[in-house]
Amino acid sequence: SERYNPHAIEAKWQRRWADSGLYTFDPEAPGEKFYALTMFPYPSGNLHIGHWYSYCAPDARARFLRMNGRNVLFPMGFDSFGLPAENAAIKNNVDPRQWTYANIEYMTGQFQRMGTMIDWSRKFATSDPEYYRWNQWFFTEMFRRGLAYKRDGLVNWCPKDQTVLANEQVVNGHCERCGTQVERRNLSQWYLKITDYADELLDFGGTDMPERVRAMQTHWIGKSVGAEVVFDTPAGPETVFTTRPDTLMGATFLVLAPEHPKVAALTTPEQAEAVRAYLEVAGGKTDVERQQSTEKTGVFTGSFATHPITGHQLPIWVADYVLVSYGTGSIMAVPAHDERDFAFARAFGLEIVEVIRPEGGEPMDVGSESAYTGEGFIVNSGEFDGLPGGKASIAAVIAKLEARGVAQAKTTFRLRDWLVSRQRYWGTPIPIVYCPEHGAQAVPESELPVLLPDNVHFTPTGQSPLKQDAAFRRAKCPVCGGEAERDTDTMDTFVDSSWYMYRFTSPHFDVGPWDKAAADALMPIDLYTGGIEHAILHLLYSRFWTKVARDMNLTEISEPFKVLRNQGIILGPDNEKMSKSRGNVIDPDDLVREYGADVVRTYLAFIAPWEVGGPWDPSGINGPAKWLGRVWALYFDKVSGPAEQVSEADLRYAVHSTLKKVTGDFERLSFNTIVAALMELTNTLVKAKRSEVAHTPAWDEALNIFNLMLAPLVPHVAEEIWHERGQSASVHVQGWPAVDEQAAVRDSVVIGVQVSGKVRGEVEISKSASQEEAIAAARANPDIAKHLEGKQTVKEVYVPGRIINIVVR
Ligand code: ANZ
Repeated sequence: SERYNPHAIEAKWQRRWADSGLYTFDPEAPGEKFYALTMFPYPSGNLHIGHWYSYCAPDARARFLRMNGRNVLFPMGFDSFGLPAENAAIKNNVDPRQWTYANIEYMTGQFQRMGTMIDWSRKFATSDPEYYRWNQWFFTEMFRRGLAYKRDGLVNWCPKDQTVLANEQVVNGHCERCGTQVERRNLSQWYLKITDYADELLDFGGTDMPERVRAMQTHWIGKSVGAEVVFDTPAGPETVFTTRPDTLMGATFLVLAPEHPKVAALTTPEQAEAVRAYLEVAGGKTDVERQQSTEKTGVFTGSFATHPITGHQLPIWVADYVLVSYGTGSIMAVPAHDERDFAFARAFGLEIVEVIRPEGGEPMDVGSESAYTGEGFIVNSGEFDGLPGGKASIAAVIAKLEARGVAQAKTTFRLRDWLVSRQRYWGTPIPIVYCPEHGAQAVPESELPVLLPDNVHFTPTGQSPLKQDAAFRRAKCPVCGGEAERDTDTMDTFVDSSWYMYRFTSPHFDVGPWDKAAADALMPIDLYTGGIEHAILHLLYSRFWTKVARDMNLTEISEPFKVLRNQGIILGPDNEKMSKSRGNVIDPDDLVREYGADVVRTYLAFIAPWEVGGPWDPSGINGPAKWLGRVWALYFDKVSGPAEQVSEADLRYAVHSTLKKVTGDFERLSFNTIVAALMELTNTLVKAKRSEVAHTPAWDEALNIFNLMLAPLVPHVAEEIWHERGQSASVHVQGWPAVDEQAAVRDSVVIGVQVSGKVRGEVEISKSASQEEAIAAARANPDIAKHLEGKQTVKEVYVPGRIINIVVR
């Protein structure tokens, strides 16, 4: 027999699997459908070990489900538009298209060498015109429905990438992609109206996502229920948003964000210089810096607002703790009951009026050190006095204020519309033309795709590169046929990934983004896996996209993922997140060359609980390598070593209890424990091979079941063994073995034996043993027998499965 040599078998099976179409999904095949998808990669050059970590376990799970009779779709493609292609192209002086497609080619090969069951006949890249054509189609449909619109406004600008960013792409004030501090610019940009779906996106009813993801999305959407209250000012009525209208009588001043449009009109000549100086300082700070600062800064405008109920004159201030992008960009400050207002009032000597008092509490002390932000009950508020504060009476308070015409119930969201235009080259051209006569017009469907031209000079300048392409810009107005000008921005690449899961259901469909019948049959995704870093961006956008598609009658479902699970991350050997820039990347190709794909797959399953992840330990791979060597020897080597005693019941117990555990662990996505259980079973099998049991049918059964259990995890080794054992069909189309429940539980129990109430030893007896059998077994045990010698038995007690007590004197 030969030693385990992965190189002799892996390429061979990969070729045969591909040639026989083993992994081609057939929608007509029997079995309930199961759509398994792992977030597709960006074609950055090569798959690193972190990619392998995210793809191998779901591949094993998909294989397991297939063996369990499910008709499994497990496709893969490439998220191929985006900045890295341009950056790499600039650096290496190659065309971004060539760079991208060469990488796709290489990475597809890596996926194949990993031994995945991906159906490659469904592969596509989002930079394929056949794909991005439908991005454009969606955009024009949304434009017609008022869901895509263009407007002026303050936007996030990344000075390094030289493009605008969506709010979701700004993390703590920095560009999500390159980490550069983001600036604010006033620009006219395209938006998708995700806010229309804000409320629906808060309902996670049809989707099973980890609590953490739901919490992050809920926070991001940030629903606040409250009221808008109107104050008269010298520059006209000013509306503020508050979640605590019950505190209205405690409002002692107003605060405007530095960027608020009324600031100039409200600034009196005496205050002009102070306000100008303040705006200059505040303008240099990001929202995050403003919110994190504990020191309250601000400036008086010189003007006053009229309190809508008391008619009191309230000073109007400008301060950067009020954000222009939230609510109305202005607030009524209630220092007695809001910490930020309290700190501000203290810093500038402004009035503090208590209007909420804790149940059973004393009136607020003038020297109080902090605001009371609880609900309590209302005081110093005339007709509202005595009502409970907070949520309990918000509706009642709003009703009264509404009746007086000074407030209106209002729900606010933190979520903003999705800014989708980008001033970069390598993306989907926005399918809009501008006619001097008819304004912005959607490109008609018959003219799609608007192809992304080649040979564009795309070094970032802050201008859209397509602007420099005169031929591209020239267009006809679809209304009058006159000269028009094309939009030169491209779409955010998160558009591409918002609906790609539907495309896999009919990847070559060319009369719509997808074939509705195919999508209806396969969507939603039964198990979607990927990293937690997409919790808000991709996962929120694709939920939004599904709801829009539903409203366009393209799908019946409202949620794209039935179940979402996040894998952990594999850290570099230095316990840092693996990345090229840190220089701690482990190259899977080297490992595959040294150990073979099956060993790498096993090691990645074994290295950590899948959803947790952990550090890469280079020496750890020897364990799985040795294990597969033993598995190989078990099947192919001659018996050697000393004889062993393994009973048939022991062998069947080992096999079936392992099968039961492995089956459950696959359902639970607990891959590391599967490997551990298979390793343990290997020990028993190695022993059994040297015992008499190896000549019984139980041995054949054991080898067969073990072979099948190996298939999802180590597909090449399992296939080779399967064929060497005389089978002709692939192991990967076999049914998953059934657990013999009887064999899977051990019939015997070990129980303690007492002599006159003192534990003297243990016996192993059958669970179904009678009292006589149990006592007899106890008496036969030499440890017990010596305590019985020469004594007279008074009583014999057997509590089945628990204890034996022989009372003597
Ligand atoms: C008066 C008040 C009294 C408030 C009180 C709170 C407590 P969430 O829950 O996050 O929606 N606010 C409104 N617009 C703001 C802006 N643009 N920048 C900063 N703060 C703003 O918070 C809503 C509350 O945050 C609003 O309710 C307002 O302060 C403040 F005892 O109004 B409140």
